[in-house]
Amino acid sequence: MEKKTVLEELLLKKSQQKKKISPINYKKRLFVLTKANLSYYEYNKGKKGSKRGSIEIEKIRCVETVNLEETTPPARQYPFQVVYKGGLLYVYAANEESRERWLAALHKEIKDNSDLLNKYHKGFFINGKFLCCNQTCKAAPGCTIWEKYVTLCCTTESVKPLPPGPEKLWKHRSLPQVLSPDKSVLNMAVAQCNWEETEGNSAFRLVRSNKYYVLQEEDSGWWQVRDLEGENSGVSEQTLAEEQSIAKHDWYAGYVSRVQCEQLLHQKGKEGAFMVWKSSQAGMYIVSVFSKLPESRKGTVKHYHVHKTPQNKYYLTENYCFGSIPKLIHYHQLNSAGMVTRLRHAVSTQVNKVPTTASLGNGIWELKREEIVLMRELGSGQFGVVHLGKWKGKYDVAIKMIKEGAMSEDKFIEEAQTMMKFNYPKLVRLYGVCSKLYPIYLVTEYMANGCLLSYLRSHGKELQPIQLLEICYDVCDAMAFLESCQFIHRDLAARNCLVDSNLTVKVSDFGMTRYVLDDLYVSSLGTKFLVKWSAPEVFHYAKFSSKSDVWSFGILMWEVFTLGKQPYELYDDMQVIEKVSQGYRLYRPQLVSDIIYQIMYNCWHELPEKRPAFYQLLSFFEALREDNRA
Ligand code: 4IP
Ligand code: ZN
Repeated sequence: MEKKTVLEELLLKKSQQKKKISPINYKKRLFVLTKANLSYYEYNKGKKGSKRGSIEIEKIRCVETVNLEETTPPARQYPFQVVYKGGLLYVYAANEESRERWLAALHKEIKDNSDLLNKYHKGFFINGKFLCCNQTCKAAPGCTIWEKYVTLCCTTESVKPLPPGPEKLWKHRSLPQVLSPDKSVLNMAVAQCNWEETEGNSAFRLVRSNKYYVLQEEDSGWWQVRDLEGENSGVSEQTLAEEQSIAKHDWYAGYVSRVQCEQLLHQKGKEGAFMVWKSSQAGMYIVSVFSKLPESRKGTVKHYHVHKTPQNKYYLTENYCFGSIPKLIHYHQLNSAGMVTRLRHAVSTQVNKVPTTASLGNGIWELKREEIVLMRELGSGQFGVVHLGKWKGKYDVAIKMIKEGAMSEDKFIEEAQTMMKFNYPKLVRLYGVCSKLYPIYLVTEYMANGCLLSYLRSHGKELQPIQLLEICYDVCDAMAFLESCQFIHRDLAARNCLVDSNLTVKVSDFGMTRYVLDDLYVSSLGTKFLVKWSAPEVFHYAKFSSKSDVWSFGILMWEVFTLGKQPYELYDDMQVIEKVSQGYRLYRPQLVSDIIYQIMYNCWHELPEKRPAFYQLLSFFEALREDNRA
């Protein structure tokens, strides 16, 4: 069956130029596609001759058309490319139908391949570079989103086991490693320099600006870290923590995106409003300042990269060098020295958060009630009123006071320890509980900009589409992490996400519906049960899985792009059940491009196994994001 021919046709083939000195020529070859290979043969006087080459199907990573060169002879009007591990093949069909046929047949054969690309080159590689992006390496990462990818990776016939093995995950898509929830992982840190373990025969390497899990922080300044491929090693704290001296300044925002930064500075709207942030792309510090001078009345944000001299001095404009970033900022607070304006107003994104290095959680999840001061009411949730509070007199925390009878407390407390170990930047942290007295307190990370749904409704209009995409990315990132831990959220919706002071969105209340004692809320027959976010297998059979979370994620994306509209506005729950079961889906919101609607739509496949996994979605968002940056 492997040998059975799927498609066979005489096509024109460009020499692959595997060697620098290989000639450029075009040969007519008989192309034969089977389930295992794409091979090409000599063909003479109606006879198939000897085989000239072959590509294994499983090595193929992308098949797509190619943009025509400026002058193209009639015989080469319908080119397509086959990108595979180790090479790049250009083939020309005789007409559009033939090309379509080959693309469709090849897509069908490769759709289960594990390392399909999410980006490709739409131009030819000619004379040592790609016409589309001028990159000079034939294997250079693609420059254009491969739109077909999302449809391909999501229409898998077979049920893929979930989650995929850690190695596979990490190598091809930067994703959280599969962690069993009982392994305590404290935090993620970013390497500040390159470093290689020289002792023993370990090959552990820190790569500057890569992320590492911190497993254990020891007082000696020696940390246990794990890289994303699962290698553990001890490293000196300095290598990871040089950033701490800058982190204590209120003008330092850490990792934010350029758009987030601009949004924050515009919100402040004052001449000389500024912040310093770190670009996750370039691993560079950037000083951004808002100014109404000279050109625009509305104001613009200017970004200055912090440069470093070979002597490790920092500067923005070359004449003024400093030994550290805080010194440089201090100087520019007094002197504009080449900038549009001096740095006048620090825009702070810092809430005084419990440092991730504090041993608050460290096994002790019962917190002392007397160390917590309630400050003001933030709102109320499923379990009761939520307050802003101070822990130990200085750290901002959110405190959920559980109203009596609202929660099955014993069950929750059993699970709370596991949930506390979910220390991931896009998940709202659970710090601990005060469970010795009523009401029980649940102490979590404080998120200054409140619930995502309200944020969308009040600030949505100020957000650009790329920021909306960024919100979906954050949520997807958190969900891919939970998926890799085989943890099901069960109640993903915009109302259960929170917005941080720096506009990062984090997922909250994961798994919490399991402790709600209100039958109306939990049972799919109950009036408070949230049908509109539920997958069909959930409202029919209460069958939850990561794939039912994916359905909810699609609805959440829709909420984001409608700036907080109620899904299926005109229908009540019973009608939604009926409509959705008949195949009816939410319409495409105005702000949504075809490709993004395609993503949402895929999340609403009737069959759970045909919905994409979060890690696949994440890889797609990553590609879209890079594209927007470029
Ligand atoms: C050959 O040129 C043919 O075009 C080969 O194609 C091609 O191999 C060779 O490229 C190229 O040098 P000559 O016939 O003038 O020698 P085919 O095998 O179809 O005849 P591939 O298959 O690799 O394109 P290099 O890069 O393999 O040398
Ligand atoms: Zn390119």
